[in-house]
Amino acid sequence: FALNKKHPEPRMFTPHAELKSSYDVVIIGGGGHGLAAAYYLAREHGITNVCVLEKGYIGGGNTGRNTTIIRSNYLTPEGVQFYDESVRLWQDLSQDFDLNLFYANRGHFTLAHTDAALRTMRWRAEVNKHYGVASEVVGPEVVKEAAPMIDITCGGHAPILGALYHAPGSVARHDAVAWGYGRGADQRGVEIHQQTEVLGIDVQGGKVKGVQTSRGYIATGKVLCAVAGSTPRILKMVDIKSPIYIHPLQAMVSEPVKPWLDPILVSGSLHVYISQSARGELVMGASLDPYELHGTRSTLDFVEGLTTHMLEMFPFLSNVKVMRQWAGMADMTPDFAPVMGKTPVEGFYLDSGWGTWGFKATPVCGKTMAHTVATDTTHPLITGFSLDRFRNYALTGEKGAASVGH
Ligand code: FAD
Ligand code: PYC
Repeated sequence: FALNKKHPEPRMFTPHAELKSSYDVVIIGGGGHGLAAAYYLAREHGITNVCVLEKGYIGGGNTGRNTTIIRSNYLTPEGVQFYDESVRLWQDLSQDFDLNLFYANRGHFTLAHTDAALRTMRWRAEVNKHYGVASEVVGPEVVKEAAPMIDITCGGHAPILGALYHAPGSVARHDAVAWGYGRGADQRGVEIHQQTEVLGIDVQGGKVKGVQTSRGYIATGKVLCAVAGSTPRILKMVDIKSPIYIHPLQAMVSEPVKPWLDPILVSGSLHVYISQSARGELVMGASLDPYELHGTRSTLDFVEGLTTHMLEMFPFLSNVKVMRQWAGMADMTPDFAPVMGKTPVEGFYLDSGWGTWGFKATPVCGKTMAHTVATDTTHPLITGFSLDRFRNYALTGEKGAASVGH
């Protein structure tokens, strides 16, 4: 027996030893968004002379650090329609990729502990229903039925008065999303280059001409920037100002325990959210860290704060161990909506401002950005997210639908 040491097929994508001297499109960032855009550029627009440049490894940014909540129960018409299209795309992805993404439809409850919170839930429910998205305000008894282990009084401090129930709420395996889009793009001719950092962007006469990388210069007329927490650094290279600021967002998981929690629960007032993963870990998170930081340091303070509030909801968890914690860099915007589309620099396109909310949008971002780059025309679903809305005082206020309090 002779072991075949030359694996004839790459496991996920083909390694390329050399960069070419030019590409039709260069995508900066091998997270879900960059890889999805590459996939749809190739699949829907036949544009395959494309490279994705990733300074680390694919999915190693916020894509591999998030808590995978997928939902479309937003507040603005622009947001609801955009995320609803994403939820539709998620349904077919495992089949598209021939890869199990562990997409699990669990139902999503945003808990209301005050009358003011209930009012916002009603508002969201009405906007959602108007656009055909399943959301409704329910009483505490429905929450208790869906999650029987909950202390509905939250230790007596913050009794649950009701919730926004969103049946389509789901979770998925995050890194598989990057692999699926990466493999699909690779199979269609896109090159993925890991360990390749973009250091500069060559702009002449207001137009993109190329990018300087840690492995040499590449000529190109089109650059898509999809770097989440590194957006301000890339924008400096093209001299574009934006109101994007970076805060750490932390999360943690417990040791695996037997399945006991089906739905996803979010409490804005207690600043916590929780779901249980396919392998039994409790996936938990809180609000942003309250300081700007371009770094992925995680803190004991975070674990202490989160567990204190988690135990108010689920006192029986007091002996469960925390297994891992980590942080990502959230590219926040003043109105909690993304910044997408064309920019004042010809050939430079932006997919950013994804803060704490961009994983669920991965498929629709890929699709709409591929369209925008391929046709040099803003996709109709992203017109509400343009960079110039800040200059024009035309914000798309999504703060009331952000996952946890900020
Ligand atoms: P990333 O996955 O960060 O990819 C960007 C890539 O660009 C990185 O891999 C980085 O290495 C690379 N890069 C940066 N600079 C350069 C350069 N100069 N050259 C080359 N490459 C570069 N969203 C949800 O919808 N639901 C959630 O439940 C949720 N939970 C979250 C929990 C946490 C703890 C965090 C941190 C975020 C959460 N988010 C959530 C937000 C979500 O993770 C992000 O919005 C989304 O993953 C962004 O994807 P991306 O592909 O744009 O960015
Ligand atoms: O966007 O639903 C969300 C979310 C939950 C946790 C972080 N983001």
